[in-house]
Amino acid sequence: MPIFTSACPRNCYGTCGLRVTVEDGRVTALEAHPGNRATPGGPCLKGLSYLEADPARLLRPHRRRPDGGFRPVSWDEALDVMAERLLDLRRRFGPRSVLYYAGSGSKGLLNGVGLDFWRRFGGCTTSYGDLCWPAGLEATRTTLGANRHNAPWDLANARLVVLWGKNPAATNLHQMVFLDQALERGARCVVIDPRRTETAERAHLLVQPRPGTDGALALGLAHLIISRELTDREFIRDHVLGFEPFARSVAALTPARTAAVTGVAQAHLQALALELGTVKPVTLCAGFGMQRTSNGGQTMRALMALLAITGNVGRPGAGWVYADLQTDLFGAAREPLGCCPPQVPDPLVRVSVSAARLGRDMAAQDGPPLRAAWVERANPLTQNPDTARVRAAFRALAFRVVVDSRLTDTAREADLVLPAKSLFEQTDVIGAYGHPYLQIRQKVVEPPPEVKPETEIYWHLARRLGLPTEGLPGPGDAEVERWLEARLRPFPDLSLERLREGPVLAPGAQEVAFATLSFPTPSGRIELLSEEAVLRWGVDSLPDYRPPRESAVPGPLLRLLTPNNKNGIHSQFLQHPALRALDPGPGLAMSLEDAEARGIRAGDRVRVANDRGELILPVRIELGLRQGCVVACNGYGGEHGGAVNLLSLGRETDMGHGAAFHDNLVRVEPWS
Ligand SMILES: Nc1nc2c(c(=O)[nH]1)N[C@H]1C(S)=C(S)[C@@H](COP(=O)(O)OP(=O)(O)OC[C@H]3O[C@@H](n4cnc5c(=O)[nH]c(N)nc54)[C@H](O)[C@@H]3O)O[C@H]1N2
Ligand SMILES: Nc1nc2c(c(=O)[nH]1)N[C@H]1C(S)=C(S)[C@@H](COP(=O)(O)OP(=O)(O)OC[C@H]3O[C@@H](n4cnc5c(=O)[nH]c(N)nc54)[C@H](O)[C@@H]3O)O[C@H]1N2
Ligand SMILES: [Mo]
Repeated sequence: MPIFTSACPRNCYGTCGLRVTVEDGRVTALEAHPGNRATPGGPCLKGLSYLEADPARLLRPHRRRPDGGFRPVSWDEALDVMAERLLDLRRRFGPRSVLYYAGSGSKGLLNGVGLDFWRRFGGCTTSYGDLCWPAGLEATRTTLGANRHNAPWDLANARLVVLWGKNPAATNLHQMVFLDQALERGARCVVIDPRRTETAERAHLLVQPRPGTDGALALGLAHLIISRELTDREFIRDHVLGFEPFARSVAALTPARTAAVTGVAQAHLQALALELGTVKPVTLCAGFGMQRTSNGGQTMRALMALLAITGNVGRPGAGWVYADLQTDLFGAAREPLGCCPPQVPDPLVRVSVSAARLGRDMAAQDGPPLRAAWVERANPLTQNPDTARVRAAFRALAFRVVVDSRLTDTAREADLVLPAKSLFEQTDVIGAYGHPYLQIRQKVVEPPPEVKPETEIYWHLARRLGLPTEGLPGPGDAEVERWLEARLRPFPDLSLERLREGPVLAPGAQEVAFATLSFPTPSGRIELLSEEAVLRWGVDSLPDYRPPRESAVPGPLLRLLTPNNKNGIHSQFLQHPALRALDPGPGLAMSLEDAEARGIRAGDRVRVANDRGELILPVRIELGLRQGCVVACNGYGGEHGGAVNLLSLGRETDMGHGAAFHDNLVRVEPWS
């Protein structure tokens, strides 16, 4: 039985190394690849669902009928329609009237071919920013100089693990293995989350701040650590920039004030400050959920300051675990063009639509306005903020193409839906953000006869449009492999052959990040004081606390948290029968107090609403949830009754052009 090395390309910390068994042209088994030390537990249930065919998978191109439904069409017809419409729009309005919008549905170097195609088309308009993590990435870059962290297995060396706004029991399963190893060796664990998550079951201390107040919590803890003289003075003297002004700036955050802002008891503040100041080494794993607020970047800078002032950086078992971009050799993490609009405008590609404000910015484009959109690996109608505006912006266009394996909410708005490949149907090379391995994702089976990988779609379309195809990988595995080999050539230790043997550590990967204690910041130190943060983002030079824009004042409004779902990756998997059988489906988690105050009982259907939209959801009472917030996982869409993003405003984070998903207030009322 042939067994192949591969990897799961979903947007997830895991990026699991896989061994794939193929029998009779079908994938019949998936197991952990022993060459990937970071993913010892093997694929999760979502990964295992790859073994079962998805009955809803699209197997051929579909074209919208005048009555709104879809009919299957041949590739010839699909290519003819695209060529005719795109040429017409380019002639009348210019190439920038086409929006190219790519999401995070699947990783791989070949994703870059999309923009190569649009450049040949004469250009396009595309997005900047990202829905996921950029406030934290920018906070990290301005503070430490680079997004790197210790190898995942090094967590076992920590004496104190702080899981801050992170729920690895749902989102980073392999991290739980290393957390358990640390706990077995006697480490302590603190979880900081307004919810009592599954992860919190491991915690010695669960701290439940008001959402969006973590910046104040961190600065208040810094105040206590400094005033109790628990700082690492030598480390600060040698490696930290801006300690004195930082210490002055946190003086106002007395325990009383911090408790009042965050809702965390003073006794917990004292206990936590004592742990952070006396236990070593400390690893702080910061999640992405808490930087999805209008103060997210400054919040993350404040969290990192706790490690800087206690000397918990650059050592085994210590440090900031946010995102490890050591495998980002090709700039793939910044696909398609980068976090930010380019400083010097690109002559062909207009980078002018913020992913966080997709609907509003699409509608606002001028010179030329947008007339068409091409969407791949993305489902903006459920995943981007402000669903109603996103939908309106798509409907206002003259022509829409969506490449996807399912008829998603976004695909349902399209004129043409092109069927997407699966992870087993084209070879690609993928990096990771939770570990330092580069991996191959191998073609192990033929795609269904009418399914073409994106690279092939672009190649055929380029031919129809009369564009040069040189440099685009053509149809056939050999062409794709040649293209990939050319990308790997600058790295002597990397080749497809080598990757087929197993996962490869990124060239120069450090097991302990910043072990030399030299930081690639302007000063070469950890920058508590960052001029770059001021110049680039207009935030304070020191991490400060500002309440989130829609700040929760006591009253009838509740803060809506929309975390990720254990049983899906965003909008993927949730419709698959294997996972549907496990997943409780959409619902609104409420604290008992908030429910009782509104006459709501478990199982009742409620109307969740604000000025952007409304959603009807069944209620689950969650005894461990902090009062004042409600929780509905993101990822569900129209077929489940509507996306949570019907309720979110298109608003950017303070740094990095992220999306402030957790900055939204809602009314919750009984609905019958
Ligand atoms: N199963 C699964 N795994 C995934 C994904 C998925 O969709 N499903 N997605 C992947 C991707 S793309 C991402 S970005 C990561 C995200 O991984 P995580 O960061 O772990 O996930 P989130 O669910 O976004 O947020 C984590 C926690 O933050 C808490 N939180 C929200 N607001 C606040 C706040 O203001 N303060 C504090 N202290 N906590 C807060 C939430 O209650 C939640 O428990 O997961 C990756 N892994
Ligand atoms: N309210 C709220 N909204 C959120 C979040 C939140 O916390 N709260 N989290 C945000 C985060 S962290 C993220 S990362 C985004 C994710 O947002 P998206 O990147 O849009 O997410 P997905 O739903 O994972 O994938 C989009 C589509 O890609 C398709 N796809 C998968 N593989 C391929 C392929 O090989 N080719 C093509 N053409 N298509 C493919 C899938 O079928 C799926 O429909 O969502 C964000 N949205
Ligand atoms: Mo994400």
